[in-house]
Amino acid sequence: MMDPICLVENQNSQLTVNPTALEILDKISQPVVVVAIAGLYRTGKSYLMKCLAGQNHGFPLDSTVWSETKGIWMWCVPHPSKPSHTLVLLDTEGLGDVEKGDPKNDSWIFAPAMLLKSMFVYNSMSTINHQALEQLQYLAKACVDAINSGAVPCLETAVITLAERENSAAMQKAADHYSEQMAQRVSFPTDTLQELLDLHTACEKEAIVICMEHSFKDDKCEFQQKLMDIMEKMKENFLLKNEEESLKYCQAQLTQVSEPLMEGISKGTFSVSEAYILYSEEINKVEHSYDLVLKKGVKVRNKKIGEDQQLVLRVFVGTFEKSKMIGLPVYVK
Ligand SMILES: Nc1nc2c(ncn2[C@@H]2O[C@H](COP(=O)(O)OP(=O)(O)OP(=O)(O)O)[C@@H](O)[C@H]2O)c(=O)[nH]1
Ligand SMILES: [Mg+2]
Repeated sequence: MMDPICLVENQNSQLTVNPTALEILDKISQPVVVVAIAGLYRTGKSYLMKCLAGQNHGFPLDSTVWSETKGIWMWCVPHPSKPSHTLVLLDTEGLGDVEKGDPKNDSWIFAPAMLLKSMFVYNSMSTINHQALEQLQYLAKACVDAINSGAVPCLETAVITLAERENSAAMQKAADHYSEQMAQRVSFPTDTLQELLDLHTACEKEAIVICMEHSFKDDKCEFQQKLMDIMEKMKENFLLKNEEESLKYCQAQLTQVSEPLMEGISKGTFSVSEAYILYSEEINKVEHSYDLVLKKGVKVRNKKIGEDQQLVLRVFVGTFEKSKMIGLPVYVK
C-alpha cells in the first residue's frame, strides 16, 4: 500500500499538480470512491483521514497551532467495505489560517477538492457552529463562481475532455487493429475482389467492437463514424495494392510464357512465307501457357486481341508485316 503523496502543491499561492501523483491515479483500474475533507486549520482533518484509511501512520500530523497540511494530499487505499474498489482520500490544507493572509488561498484549495470528490467531509470541531456553516457557504459560493467564470475547469468540461482523450485513443487502437489484421490476413493478390472485401468486413467488425469497448460516452457515435471513415480510406489503399500486385504478377508471368515467341521473332522464324501460321501457333501457345498460370488475381487476360490496352505484350512481326504492332491485351475484369 502506498504512502500519502502530495497531489496539488501550494507554493507562494501557486497551485501545481504533482505528475507522480497523476501517474498513480492513472494506474488505478478499479472503480474509485473519492473522499475529500476540508475544514478549519488544526481541527483534526488529517487525523480523521488516517482513521478512514485504517492506518496508524499517514498524513503528516503535528501538535503545533500552525497549519500542517499544505495543498491537497492524496492517499489511495483498498476500500474497507467495497471489494475491488479503491478509496482515494484527499486531505486538504486547513482553512482560515490568518498567517497565510490571503483568504483567496482557501477557495483555491477548496475548489479542486470539491471537483474531485465523490464524497465531501467538512470537518468541524465539537458541534457544528454558525461560523463553520458560514465558512462552508462562502467557500461553496466562491467555488461555483470560479467554475462559472471559467477560472477553474468545471466537472462537465473535465468529463468531455476525458471522453475525447479516451475516445481518440479507442479509435486509434481500433484503426491499428484493422490495418494490422488486414496486413496479416490478406495474401496479395487475392484470387477475387470478393475475397478481399470479405476480409475487410471481418477486420472492420473486430475494429468496431474494440472501439466500442474502449470508448467512453461516445453517445453520438462520432468517434465510431471517424473510425469508419479511416477504415474506408485504408480499404481503398488495400484495393489499389491488390490491383498493383496482381498486375505485377500478370506482367511477370506473361513475359515468361511469351519467351519462346520473342525468341522466334529475334531468330527471324516469322520471316518465311508461312510466317502467319507459325506466328498464330506461337500466339496460341502463349495464350494457353498464360491460361495455365494460377492465382493471377483481380487482373485477368482478355482473349480477344486488340480489345483493351491495359497490359499489352507488343511483338514486332519481322518481314511478315513490317512495322505492324500486334497487341495481346490483358484487362481488369
Ligand atoms: N485530543 C484530540 N486530538 C486530536 C483529535 N484529532 C486530531 N488531534 C490532534 O490535533 C493535532 C492536529 O490534528 P491534524 O489532524 O493534524 O489537524 P488538521 O486539521 O489536519 O490540521 P491542518 O492540516 O494543519 O489544517 C494533532 O496533534 C492531532 O493528533 C481529536 O479528536 N482529539
Ligand atoms: Mg492536516
